[in-house]
Amino acid sequence: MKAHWQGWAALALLAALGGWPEAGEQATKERVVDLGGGVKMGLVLIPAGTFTMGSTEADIKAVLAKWPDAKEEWFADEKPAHKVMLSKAFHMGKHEVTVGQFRRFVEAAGYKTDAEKGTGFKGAFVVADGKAKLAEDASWRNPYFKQTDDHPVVCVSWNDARAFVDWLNASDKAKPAGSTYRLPTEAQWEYACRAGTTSWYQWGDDPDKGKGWCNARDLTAKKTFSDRTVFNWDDGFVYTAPVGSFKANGFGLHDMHGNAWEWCQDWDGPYQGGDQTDPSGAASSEVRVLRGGSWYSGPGVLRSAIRFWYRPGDRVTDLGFRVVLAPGPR
Ligand SMILES: [Ca+2]
Ligand SMILES: [Ca+2]
Repeated sequence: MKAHWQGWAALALLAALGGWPEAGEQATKERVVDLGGGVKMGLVLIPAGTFTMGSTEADIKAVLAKWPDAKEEWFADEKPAHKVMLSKAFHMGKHEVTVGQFRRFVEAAGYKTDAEKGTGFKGAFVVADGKAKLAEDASWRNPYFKQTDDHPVVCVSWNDARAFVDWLNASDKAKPAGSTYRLPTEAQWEYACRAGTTSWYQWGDDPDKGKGWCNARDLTAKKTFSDRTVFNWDDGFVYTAPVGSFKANGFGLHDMHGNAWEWCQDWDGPYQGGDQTDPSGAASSEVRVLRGGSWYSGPGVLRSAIRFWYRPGDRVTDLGFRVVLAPGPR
């Protein structure tokens, strides 16, 4: 299973840029949202455009040649590569939602997360002493490693992420008319991650050239997770890093590769072949899509095309989210 590749076998068992905003829409390249209490959140404009989503047969062949221990089935859901048009520009969080931003929401809305309520099970999945386990006292407040307010929030479920988005919609009085905060569709996410690139990563196909681009399972992490395939460079972080510590991609987005996995809006399902406009994923499923890999992900998983999934109530120590502000209803 691909889960094994990620290192979460036990958990998964549980489980050509173009176009600019339309007339009337504010062509604000960067938006700063005031969340109150001195807390702000930055979003950048992602232009409308087309891209190739997923991986070609040749991509998958090259991945298997690079990592001979990997199994073809782990990457089967990246195919077929297909052309996607995103017909409308949208804004996307420049960073993953941070601990400080999430705390602002929790305090303003009086919200309790699934981990804290014990929805389905108590706590969250964490990594302790180099091993994955369910910890009943884990939550976004205690992911079993140290975080400051500028680290990405983790151990939040898809439901928790949606509650944050609901709160944003209700509380951002400066939001443009007709636009809505939401989680990114999987297509928006991959388009934004690639930012015009067609390679495995934003920096090309060579994992060894990724230093400075992201926080992943690197030589720093190898000291703690000695049994895993790691990137051949040091990023200085075993667990999460403050958001924006590494290079921005062509759209000005940070940490699309690594740091925390990011929940998407879509239900998970196989890709349909053929050209598509504004796809929104499977009609239904048991699991929601997450993208981008994390501090716990090695080179095969960190690629722009990788797809992963959890149930909407699951919460995991390397999984957070970012938001989009897009034209139309939620
Ligand atoms: Ca790292
Ligand atoms: Ca990320």
